[in-house]
Amino acid sequence: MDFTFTEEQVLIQNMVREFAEKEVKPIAAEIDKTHRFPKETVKKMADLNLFGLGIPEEYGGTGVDTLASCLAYEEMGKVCASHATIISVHSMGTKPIVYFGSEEQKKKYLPDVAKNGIACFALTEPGAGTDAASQSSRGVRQGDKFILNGSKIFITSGSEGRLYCIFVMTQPDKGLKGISCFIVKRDNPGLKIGQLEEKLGICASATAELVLDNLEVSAADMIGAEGDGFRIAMRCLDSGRIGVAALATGIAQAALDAAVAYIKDRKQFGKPLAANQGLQWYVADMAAQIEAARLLTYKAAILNDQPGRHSKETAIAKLVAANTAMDVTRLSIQLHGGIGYTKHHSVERFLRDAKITEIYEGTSEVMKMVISGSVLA
Ligand code: COS
Repeated sequence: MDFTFTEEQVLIQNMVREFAEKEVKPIAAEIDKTHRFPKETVKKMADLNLFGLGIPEEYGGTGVDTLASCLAYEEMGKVCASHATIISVHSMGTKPIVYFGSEEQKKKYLPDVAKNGIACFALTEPGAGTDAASQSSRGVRQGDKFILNGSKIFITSGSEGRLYCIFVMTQPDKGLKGISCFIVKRDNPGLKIGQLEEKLGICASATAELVLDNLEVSAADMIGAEGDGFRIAMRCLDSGRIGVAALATGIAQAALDAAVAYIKDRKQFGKPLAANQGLQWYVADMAAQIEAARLLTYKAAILNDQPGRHSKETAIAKLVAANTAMDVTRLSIQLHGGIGYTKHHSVERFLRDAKITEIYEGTSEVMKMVISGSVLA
């Protein structure tokens, strides 16, 4: 097993690390506080081709592998989980087209979102969260068109998208085999942006409701065949969940780094906090958990580019990385003491941001369903 990164992977890791430190860090606390979508840095991320991650070069993307994309999400996650979410969930939003789109759909739709962002993945509904198959949104065929009606919730960057991959039920009698996926452009008059959510964490990522109001879409914009939607969604989530694992690892690393700097500096009883063995053991546990999360994430990323289904490895990576992000951010606040509970330090934001990694793109309980389903099969 070779643990060396390629030149390209190192280049992307360094580029995002530098960008995040220079451009994102100075605004991270402000956008968290004001819940402001950071249009200025999103434009800069587009200039750096970060919306091209996960899209092949021939369609305007970077053509880099999943591991390189994960290094980017991890670096961004160290500084601002909202920014990391914006690029990683965008990448998942492009995946239905990248993995299942026709040549014509890829040529028509990918170059624009690779250059400018943002593609949205619209699956979740009020009644279809973990039970993603119980879609209430409907698509009814009318000649060479489908008319979509219904609503989607919790759509990452939902108010900021240029392109949406929307899942609806087109053959309700077929259950999960009756779900289909459509490409919808933002300027479609039937697509209405509903309420924006006020959230505990990732406050600068715009999480919106979408209303499908007699939305007309050409049958040519269906991805794959009618009824393929559930399988498409699950495959794309397998890829997206690795991005969440990567950014969760980044959050955890930042929380550990902050704690280490603090306990080396802070003196109580005449010595630095770091001189206490009880606290050293916390640091050891935090570092060990992060290393495990990182390696599982990199393994899942490498497998994602290989043939076959790797749902179990992806679910293990996301489960462990999300647990790690929660454990490490909690301990980081503990090591900071009172100051860690205030807005003077970023660690309270890290804890709030970490929480979503146990929920979005499949909860930790869903990860356990996927893992146990595979182990017990
Ligand atoms: N890749 C490709 N195909 C997949 C797949 C995957 N990862 N997972 C499932 N499928 C296919 C199966 O092969 C099966 O097809 P066949 O009947 O042709 O064999 C079909 O989909 C149904 O699979 P399964 O019975 O395993 O699905 P379940 O209904 O049991 O799935 C869970 C249950 C909970 C795993 C699923 O609904 C899920 O992941 N829910 C969470 C949704 C989610 O993450 N929401 C967040 C939205 S984005 S923020």
